[in-house]
Amino acid sequence: MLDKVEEYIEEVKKATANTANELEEYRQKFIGRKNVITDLFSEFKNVPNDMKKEFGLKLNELKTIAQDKFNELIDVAGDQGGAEGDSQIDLTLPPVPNELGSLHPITITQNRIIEIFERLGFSVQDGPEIEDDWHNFTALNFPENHPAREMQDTFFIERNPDQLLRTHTSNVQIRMMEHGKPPFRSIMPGRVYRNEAISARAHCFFHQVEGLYVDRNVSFKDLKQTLYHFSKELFGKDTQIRFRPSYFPFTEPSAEIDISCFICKGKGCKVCKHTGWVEIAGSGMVDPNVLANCGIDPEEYTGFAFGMGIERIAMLKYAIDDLRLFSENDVRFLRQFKGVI
Ligand code: 2NM
Repeated sequence: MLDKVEEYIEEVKKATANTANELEEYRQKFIGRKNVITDLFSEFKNVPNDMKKEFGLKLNELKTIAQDKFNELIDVAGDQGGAEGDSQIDLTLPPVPNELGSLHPITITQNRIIEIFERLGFSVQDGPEIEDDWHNFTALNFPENHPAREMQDTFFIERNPDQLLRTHTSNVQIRMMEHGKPPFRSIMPGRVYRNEAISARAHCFFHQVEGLYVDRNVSFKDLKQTLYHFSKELFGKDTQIRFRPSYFPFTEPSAEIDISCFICKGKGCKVCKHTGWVEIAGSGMVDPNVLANCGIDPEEYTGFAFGMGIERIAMLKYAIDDLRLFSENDVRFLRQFKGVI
């Protein structure tokens, strides 16, 4: 029995603990509530009387050095963890950083478009998304029976059919022209609504940037050069541009704007459907009726206007093939724009 005590004394003297686990093993064996030393103490009654004194002294010695050793081991293990007296948590370690989010591709594209036009001297204007018939249709020279005025194409507010969700951001142009004096040189980015079935190519809401330049002597060549410059800035300096005749109620003449396909450089590919050209915007000279509707003398002033879909531009730029991705907020999609500004 005495030999056993001496064996433990030797073991305690040699003990080391380099990890929290080893320290815990030592603690359970020599310090814990039921340990080898308490076991030996309970054997005390079986020790012959003439041995009791020596056994007791040795056992107390074991108990003392086991505790001293434990205190020593805590210090060592604690130092290794870095925090004083605690081997489990290191309070000096830097925290796990918060993951940064990313800008939405629509925001990235919109900011880029704004940046290009701001450098040409265009300001940015904002207006209501819930609009009346006058600012969304009538002032823009839409005839009474135009199909866009049908329930199938436009969301009307049920309890007041004069109120609707704007179908384009031209309402902002009308409000600006009604309340100010030329010259006007502004772009209007924002969300617009159409009563469409949702698919890869159509959605019931999307985003537009429209632009307006009204002053004395503004001509079609100003429109052409402005959008030529814009296209080169956004899609690259080798971009070619072409105007196709078109029709809008609010412009005369009107033109659709195509750029040379920046994927295949005009050779023909899937993006341009093998035509070498992709459509990016509609445009035209503001119809004199529209200027007159806003109290601007069409004999004195002329203007050009244009409009483009931000989703469409973003789909071209980032090769995105489904419009629904923009509004589903799937982080696997959004994460890909990390670091893009
Ligand atoms: C487009 C295409 C062509 C346009 C016209 C006007 C206004 F108010 F001045 F008459 N605002 N926006 C316009 C012209 C919009 O979007 C495809």
